[in-house]
Amino acid sequence: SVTKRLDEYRPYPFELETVRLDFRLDPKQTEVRARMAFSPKLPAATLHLDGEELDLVSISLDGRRLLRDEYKTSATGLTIFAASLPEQPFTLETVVRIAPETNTALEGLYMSNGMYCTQCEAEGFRKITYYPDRPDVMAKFHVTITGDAPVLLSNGDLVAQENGYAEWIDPWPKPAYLFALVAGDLIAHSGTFTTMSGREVALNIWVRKGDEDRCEFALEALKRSMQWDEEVYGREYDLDIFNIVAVDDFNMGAMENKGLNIFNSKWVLASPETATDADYERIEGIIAHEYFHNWTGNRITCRDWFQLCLKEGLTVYRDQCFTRDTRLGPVKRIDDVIMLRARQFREDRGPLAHPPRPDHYKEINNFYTATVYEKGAEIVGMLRTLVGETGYRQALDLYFERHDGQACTIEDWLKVFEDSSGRDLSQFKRWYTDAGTPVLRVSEHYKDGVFTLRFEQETKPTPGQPQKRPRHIPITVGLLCPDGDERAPSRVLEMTEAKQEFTFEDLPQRPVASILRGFSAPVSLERNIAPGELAFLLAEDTDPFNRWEAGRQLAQEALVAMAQGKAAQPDYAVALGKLITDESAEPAFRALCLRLPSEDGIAQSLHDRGLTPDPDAIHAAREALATDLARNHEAALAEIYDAMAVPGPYSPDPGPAGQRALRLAAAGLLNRIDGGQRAQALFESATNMTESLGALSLLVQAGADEDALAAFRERWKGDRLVMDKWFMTQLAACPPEIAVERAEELTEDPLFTWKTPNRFRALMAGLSGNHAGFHGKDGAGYRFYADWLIRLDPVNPQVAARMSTAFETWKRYDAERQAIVRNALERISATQGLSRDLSEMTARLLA
Ligand code: B3K
Ligand code: ZN
Repeated sequence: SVTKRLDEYRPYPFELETVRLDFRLDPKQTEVRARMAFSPKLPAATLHLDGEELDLVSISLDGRRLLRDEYKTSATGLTIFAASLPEQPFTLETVVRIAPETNTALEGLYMSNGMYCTQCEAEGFRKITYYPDRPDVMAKFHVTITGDAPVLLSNGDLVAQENGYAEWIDPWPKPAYLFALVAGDLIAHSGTFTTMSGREVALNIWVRKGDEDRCEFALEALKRSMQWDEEVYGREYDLDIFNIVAVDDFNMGAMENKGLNIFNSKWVLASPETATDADYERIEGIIAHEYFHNWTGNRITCRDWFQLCLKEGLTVYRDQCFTRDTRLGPVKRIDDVIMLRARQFREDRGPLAHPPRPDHYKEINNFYTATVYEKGAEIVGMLRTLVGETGYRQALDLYFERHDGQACTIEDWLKVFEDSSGRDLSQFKRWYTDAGTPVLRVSEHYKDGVFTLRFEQETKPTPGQPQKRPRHIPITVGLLCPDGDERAPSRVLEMTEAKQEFTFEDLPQRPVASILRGFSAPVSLERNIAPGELAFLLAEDTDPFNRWEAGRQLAQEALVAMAQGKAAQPDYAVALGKLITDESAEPAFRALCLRLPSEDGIAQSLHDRGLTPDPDAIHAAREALATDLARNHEAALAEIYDAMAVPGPYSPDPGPAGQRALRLAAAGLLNRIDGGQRAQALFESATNMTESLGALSLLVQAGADEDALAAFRERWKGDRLVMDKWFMTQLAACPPEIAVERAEELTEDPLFTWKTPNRFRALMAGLSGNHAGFHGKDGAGYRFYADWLIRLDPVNPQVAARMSTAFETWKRYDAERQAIVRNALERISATQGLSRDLSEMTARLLA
């Protein structure tokens, strides 16, 4: 299959002003009539429309049926020869048939529980009708739907409706990927929002009967998002109605279709009994994210899919800031960095590394990655650090003013920052075009009142990019006196050279430097620092991120030593003891400090030091450190456990959620020495899903889970969202030696409906999240996982390809493991009829 390249971009040779779509819904044979008004922009151009798996019934131009020799169809589209096209504007009308019922790939028009729905991003619209399916073709859509369903939805405003018929007009030009249609027996949980200019917007969350009591939180989150975008970015919603639909079968989290967001039910529905604190926070974040796309994505979209991070990086950045503002800012920043390191740094170090703006791909769906999303967001954050608060707002105002209604590029985006701030961002642009995480080495020198920081940056080669150029890195630094006082306000150092030093003068004493505050750049900081200094930063740093970071580093050092069979320094345990009893620190913050680095992260750390990680040794080290901490701090932890109980009715607010997090973190450590007694009691008394699932996970970890798992299953077998948690938790948390066998057993469970993406992901991500289990020496984990990818691929290639990223770290491990993985990947790649999605992934993984 063909590689698409950024430098091969050509504008579409026709203008498409309006499109009229008439749907006659039928599970086996839906008819789609499309009328498109084209104006030629170039003389004598052929007209190409994308189309896949369509059954063409008729095609006519300005009312005249086209003859068989005036056009041709292929597996990828329809071409009308230039000779058959007038030089003037013309209308093309096609009728096609499609079969939503057999669409298991969940791209285009498909069915979920008897309901029709669509997913068009990135290139799914071409499975609905012949069309220029590219984001730079923006048209006004007018849609009619005829179908046997009480609720018929599409984008824009509802202009007519009767039994089995609805008509929608979207006044805003949009690319086809933002088209959506939903039809089914749904009920709405409704509300209204009055915009800053006083318009009233009708808000609806559409769900299946039985789910209507789980929508209130999402509705309120939507209102908060609308308000925030007005206050912080001056952006008002632009239609009279905003619909959200919850769908059970969905390939990803949610989709920002204009005025009709479609969500995976998992990220809409919430009740205290069924959703955890983390779910609530995530739901709010995703509702905000999709809503924010209305301006960053929909009103201003991408010129081509190489520019994906233009909308995704910015929108992730916006949703992260929203959550920082509505919840606990520093805690959210730490959470985001944990995620970034776990997913994006991991991606950047392996065979799948790619720039935030890739310059070639085979299947664009494979590039909805942590690099495009999360690193894309970090880049926006760095821009803000460089131009400052006001500068950022000015740049964004200019972006909206200059580009509203356009399909843009990263160059357009950087240009608004250059024009509004007067800065040259040409070197900064490398963050978008170059892959890999820079390693930033720093050394400190103090002499005669002058403190010097010497930095060196280096980025390792990544696939296709052997040579790396120095990046423009904003490094936020603060200096602390030995008594903990700030010497001076934080300063942003701008590093642009491969090696560069910065000095601080008039310092009577050697200060303790707090470097990369707030994680001001997505780099890997290497600093030779004494454990005592880290302990000091953990206790005294005024920057909460670096405070946490100091603790994490101590833990990481201890674990890396222990995983090599060396004794750990006692510093971490001692320093942590001070922190956990520090009641001036937020419970949520303390909970984060008690969370040990992940086994995957330790494996990465060992690999970074040129060592081969041994998954069993890593697991044992982490268990041993947890047990140590529990023994060392038993009394304090027990006190926390009791003190952090949250009385009264459940609230997902950050305060009580933080208390529960700290309580569970304490229970998690104590679980190693109390015989699972707290976990058992908590499991029996839990009144919300956070505690119930938290306790279940601890029982699983302790191997005392048989009754609890059965009871949980019995209680929740009718609830698809909770059952996903049941599948996932018991694999992620169980002792590694039983993980694969348990995964095999679970695939036999009648509730393992593997064609449903959520269920498939729950089981497979549960297993791959069990580091030592998945990477077991005998290779059973690898083989099991590969078998299931092969099985899923013909049914749902997008999900299969996405899940293949579990293999992206395979080259870290020893030769025996590598041989088994290579074999598994080769077996996948040799499979007859393998999808473009999964073949591209296996080829990159094997390269
Ligand atoms: N834009 C969608 C993701 C589409 C994924 C296509 N494979 C959701 C989001 O980022 O908001
Ligand atoms: Zn997005």
